[in-house]
Amino acid sequence: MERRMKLGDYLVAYLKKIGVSHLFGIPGDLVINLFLKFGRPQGLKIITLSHEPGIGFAADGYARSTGSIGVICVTYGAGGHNMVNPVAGSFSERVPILVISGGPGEEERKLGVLIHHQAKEIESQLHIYQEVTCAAQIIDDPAHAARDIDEVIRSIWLNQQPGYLEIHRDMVEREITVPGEILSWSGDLPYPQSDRHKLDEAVRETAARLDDAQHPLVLVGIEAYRFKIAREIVKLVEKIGAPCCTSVLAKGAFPMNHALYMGVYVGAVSPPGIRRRVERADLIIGLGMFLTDIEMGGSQPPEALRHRSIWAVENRVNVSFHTYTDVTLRDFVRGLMRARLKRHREKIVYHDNLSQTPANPARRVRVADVLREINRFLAHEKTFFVVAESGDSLFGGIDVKVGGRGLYLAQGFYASMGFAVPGALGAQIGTRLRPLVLTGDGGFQMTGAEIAHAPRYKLNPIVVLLNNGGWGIFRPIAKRHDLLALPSWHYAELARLWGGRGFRVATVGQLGRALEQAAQSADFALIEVAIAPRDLSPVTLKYIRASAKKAAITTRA
Ligand SMILES: Cc1ncc(C[n+]2csc(CCOP(=O)(O)OP(=O)(O)O)c2C)c(N)n1
Ligand SMILES: [Mg+2]
Repeated sequence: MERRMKLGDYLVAYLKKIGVSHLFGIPGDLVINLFLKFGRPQGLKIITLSHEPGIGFAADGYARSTGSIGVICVTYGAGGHNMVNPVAGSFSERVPILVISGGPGEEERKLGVLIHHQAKEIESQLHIYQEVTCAAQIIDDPAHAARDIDEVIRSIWLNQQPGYLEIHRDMVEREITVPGEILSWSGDLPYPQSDRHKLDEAVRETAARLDDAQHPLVLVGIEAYRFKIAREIVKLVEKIGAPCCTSVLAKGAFPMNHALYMGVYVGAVSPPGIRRRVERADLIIGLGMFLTDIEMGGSQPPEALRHRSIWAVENRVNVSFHTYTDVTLRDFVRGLMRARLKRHREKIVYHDNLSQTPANPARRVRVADVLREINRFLAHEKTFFVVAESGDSLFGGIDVKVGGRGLYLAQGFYASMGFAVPGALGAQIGTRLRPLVLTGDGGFQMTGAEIAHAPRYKLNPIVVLLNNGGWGIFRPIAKRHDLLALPSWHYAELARLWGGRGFRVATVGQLGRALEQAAQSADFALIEVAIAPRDLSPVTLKYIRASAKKAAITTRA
């Protein structure tokens, strides 16, 4: 980085200074100069896919799995607007993403004609992105450009949410001055800071309540993972000696094989052992967890969560009915680690929603068998991580147990279909671990063709595709099944044509063998599993039953 630089060169140098190594993008004429700058030999590794949503989910998967900022470059209008859905998902699930868009230059804007890719106003795209980012700016003033870029990127890190930079094409070569403090800065981005006094008191009060409690329980939420405090939370849970569950969105934030891990809490539709233990708790410590309808299993939060809890989330700690503002999760966890805490002892059992009866290998495979077979496979394959797609696979994935680092990715709240395959590609680029993707046919038909890029980047996910011929999750509640049908692609054959291995299985034994063969292959693999149209995962079935009961109560009332 130098005192006088071209704006485009400054942006590349800034990203390298903060440790960015990859950029995900698709070019267009309004961004091509900047895009090519990123791709220079001393620049970043460029990852291109076929469609912007694929790029957005790949960058999100990269950021989720590595904890670093996922950088995206798109063209203005057609590209930028195509990217909105993945970025909205990153926003609501707190994934740090930087979107860089090109745009028309000043002279062409003055011509008085509409410019290609324009929707309403030139600023319309900025306004759209203001809704799904924590900071969004058009960089149009060379005097402030260096600081404006710095401000957006710092905000991404402080909030762990996407930010947006629009750089019109005539700005890329403009000379700017880089302020001294950015030149001499180490490149370390700061986390939010706590108020010392409030922090100390929040920790004191929590320690006192833990002292009084007989049956405390810890719920770990997604902020634990995003704010890189998950490992210290493991130590804290060990220090307290209390059982621990993760939320749906935070599955993977606590090691699934840990002796104090009970499983995933999904409110009313949790495994009965988890639901009872949460309801029996006289103190719940929520670490980085958002209360959402999915996390509560579609029901009201139980009394223990509402009245006997301490919640640390969004830079606040709520103790019963009062709030300490300006206390970050990182500082709160570290404060509790330093405090004297009563040690509890409890024998904990891991719970899922699967019966453990081994299936006859010759039997036609059901969704629950797929989950059991995946668990059997993952128990001895330690270098895999799992990505679950929205649809029945999202709820099915709750019962998947990943060993090793236990990396598990799913859009557990925003739940956009199309995330899993490109998300897995981005995450393998970031971690070099091998992905196992669990997806429905509908989710795969949205973005699954991006797997054709896997050989270019030496990526080799194993995709387990539950083919039930449509949007199966809605069948129990819809009379018109024809409205939910999808054409059945020749998935296994497509996988072979795209350079991978393809399998089509119908029995439990065939699935087990296909997984083993896929694992031995260096290429990506797709295992199409023929699923009966009405078959669904255990958690989805519980959800549907719970909603039907609720609907019946409402009708009667
Ligand atoms: C982008 C997007 N569009 C629509 C939906 C609504 N939706 C949720 S699940 C689902 C059907 C899923 O079908 P499939 O992937 O085949 O999974 P299945 O439930 O059949 O296993 C749909 C359309 C969504 N979540 N995301
Ligand atoms: Mg389906």
